[in-house]
Amino acid sequence: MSDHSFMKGLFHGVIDEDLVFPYPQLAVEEKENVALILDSVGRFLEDKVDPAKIDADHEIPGSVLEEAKGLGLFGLQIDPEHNGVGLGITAYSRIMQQVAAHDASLAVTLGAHQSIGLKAILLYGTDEQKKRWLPTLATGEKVAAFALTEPGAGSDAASIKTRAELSADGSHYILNGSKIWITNGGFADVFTVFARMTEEGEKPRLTAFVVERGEGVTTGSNEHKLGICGTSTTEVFLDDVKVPKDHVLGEVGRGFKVAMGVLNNGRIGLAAGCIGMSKELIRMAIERVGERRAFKKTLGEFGLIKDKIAGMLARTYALESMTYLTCGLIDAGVSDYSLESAICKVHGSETLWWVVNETLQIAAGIGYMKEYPYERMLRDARINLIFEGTNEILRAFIALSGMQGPGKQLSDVAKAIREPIKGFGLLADFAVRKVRGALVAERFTRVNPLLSREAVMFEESLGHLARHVENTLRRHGRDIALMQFVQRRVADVAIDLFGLAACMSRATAAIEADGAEAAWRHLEYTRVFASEANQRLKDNVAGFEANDDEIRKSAAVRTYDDGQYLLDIL
Ligand code: MYA
Repeated sequence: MSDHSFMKGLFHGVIDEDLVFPYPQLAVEEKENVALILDSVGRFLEDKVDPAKIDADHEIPGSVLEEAKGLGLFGLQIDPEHNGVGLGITAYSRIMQQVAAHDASLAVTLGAHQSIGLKAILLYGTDEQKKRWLPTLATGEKVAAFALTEPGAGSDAASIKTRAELSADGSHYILNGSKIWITNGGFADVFTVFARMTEEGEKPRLTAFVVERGEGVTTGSNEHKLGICGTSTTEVFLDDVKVPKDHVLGEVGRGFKVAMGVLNNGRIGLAAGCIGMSKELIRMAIERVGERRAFKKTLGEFGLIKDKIAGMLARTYALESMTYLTCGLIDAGVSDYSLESAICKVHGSETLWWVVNETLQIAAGIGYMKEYPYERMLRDARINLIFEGTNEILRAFIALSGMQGPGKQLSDVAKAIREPIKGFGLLADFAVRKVRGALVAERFTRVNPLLSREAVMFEESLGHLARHVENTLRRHGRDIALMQFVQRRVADVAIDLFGLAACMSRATAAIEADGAEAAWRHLEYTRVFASEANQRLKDNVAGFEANDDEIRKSAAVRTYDDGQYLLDIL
């Protein structure tokens, strides 16, 4: 399996088709295993987990957590040799999807433990570290939390202030600082803590540590939140905490990479949760539009309701397709999936937010009432746009990280032109890539012909993206880092292209397996998503050349001086 990122290739105008075709499938044995787990998890959720009560009590009952531990839900991705279930990320995500469909608080508690809390041990731990911590984390005897965020470091993760100093005798580190909004904070036993080794103002050099609850570690009381009320979110204080040297995860000073690696992986679990909730909401919406009558018709007979349902189906299909495509890449060993997982997180949280809002709208009056689940699900869904990287910062990340490749290539070319002899190799390399991009891989060859219109849509927008990225980098160079309006357009094009590629791959697999007639859902959902995406792609591509960015900036900045909206009709 290639180690390249499909999305990073697109920024060069190259379609690395072999990465996304054929659509990944779990092996038969793993599928059967997951089906068995889902069966028992489904019964547990139905019988024992009462989401309304958890929301009202602001707590998941201890008995529910104990039963979840017994089912293996705390160690899904941990190897059996360390007491875990040993699933890959596809199977893990499918189970998290099921849990989130039933109760978001339980999903977030399990996710904070496994998607991020213990993930650095799993991804970066030595054999000895895995042997020491994973067995009790797998059974849930110990619970994990991920402690990165601080009062002055949310999106800007690198600017954390928590300090780690080597003790005078060099035998251990001493950690001081505080973390906020730590999920599972109230009861976690094991924290993955990120601390800086340098003075403020210097390059941060973060290091990742495993910190066990004990002397010097205290946690605040549970925060009162809008949603996911059954989760524990607290401050974590570190006061002269002695941490042995062998608790460092990864290399000393390379903790930022550890944090990013964990988050890249963790964002997939969040996207899976969004799939679960969206599918449950679609079920609720369809039930409602079949039952509720107005003007002698069911709601489902009205055009605007059909429009909403079609949008829900298409966006959720794209989300499911891109998330499990990314899972398939990870399970196959691709190591760079940072762009793909950020896209799944952004598209997932925005799809869910739109689906929950439209479902509540369809439910109308009852949607707004506490005795029905809609308002709770709306409150629960909202956090996904914020945590594990706000969608704004992730759009900047998608655009800038995507453009980094072409940017580097262009600066290498500029250098090569200045040094024509030494730079010859670079120029030749650039020319080869250009030719490769132009002649070999700007076209899909494996999309089923029934989706050829959609494939052309993709290819046209890809051409615009690659050209725009090159022009922008030539014109603005490093200043692109500050051009957020441009970044947003680039990111939105990338998100739609990944969605389209994932839908086309999955629908092609379904048509080839079952025939076009039986695969009608795949075809129709793909076509609806493609037509929605095409409209956005056209708008974004047009916006590359003509836009209202400057007037919008001016309106905002000049009003900052007013301090408020000053106009009035009086
Ligand atoms: S946990 C807290 C979440 N916090 C965040 O996500 C922080 C967001 N911030 C960032 O990601 C970074 O700070 C950004 C970069 C992206 C802004 N992969 O100069 P740089 C490399 C690999 O751009 P900065 C929570 O909420 C980069 O290439 N590498 O950095 C949990 C460069 O490398 P080099 C990356 O400007 C809640 C270097 O780093 C990545 O400082 C509980 C520096 O880059 C990357 N991604 O910032 C959740 N990014 O030096 C439970 C950067 O080699 C969930 N780099 O060129 C459970 C869900 C369950 C379902 C629920 C349903 C309801």
